[in-house]
Parts: sequence; structure tokens; C-alpha cells
Amino acid sequence: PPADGAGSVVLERLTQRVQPPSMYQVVMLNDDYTPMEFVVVVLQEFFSKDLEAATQIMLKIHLDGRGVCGVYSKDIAATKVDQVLEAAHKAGHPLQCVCEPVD
Ligand code: NFA
Repeated sequence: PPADGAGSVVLERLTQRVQPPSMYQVVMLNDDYTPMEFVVVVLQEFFSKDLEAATQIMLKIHLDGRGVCGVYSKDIAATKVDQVLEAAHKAGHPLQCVCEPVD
């Protein structure tokens, strides 16, 4: 591999992680149909955000297409995703969210 540059970065990525990632971010995705108010309520209920923080995160998702709702252990992050998807489904909204490792 090259002494410097992209090859070294890839090699680091492949060799550095000796443990699985310990923390996962819950990422919410924008769509054209879920009401802004519903997203704000979800962020307050499941991610312990106050009205101002929830509104900022919702607007970030609306404008950028995605946004981080919180960072948790793998189990807790997966539970948050389930809670959001169930609440959205019950309300008839297409809101999506996923968890991904933080590195
Ligand atoms: N884009 C949605 C709307 O205009 C609002 C939204 C924000 C949906 C964040 C999903 C996530 N009603």
C-alpha cells in the first residue's frame, strides 16, 4: 500500500477496529407526508428533547434529508427505532428511521 494517502486510510479502517462499535446513532429521514408536529412530538416523547431542541432537529431533517435524534448503546438504539416506527405506523405516517454505528 502507498506510504501515504487513501490506501493508508482504508488500511486503518480495516485494521483499527478490534471491537464492534459500542454506540449507535438513531437517524430520522425526511419524507413529504409526515406532519412536522408529529415529528416534534416523537422527538420529545422518545428522545427526551424539549420543544426547542425537537423543533431544531425536525427542521434539520426537513432541510437536509436526515438528522441524528440521539446516540445510544446498540440495544437502546434499536428499541428507539422500533418505537418510532410503531408510533408512525399507528398514526398512518410514512416516517422512517434507522440506526447506524458511530465511528
Ligand atoms: N417534510 C415533512 C413536511 O413537510 C416534515 C418532516 C420533517 C417529515 C422531518 C419527516 C421528518 N410535512
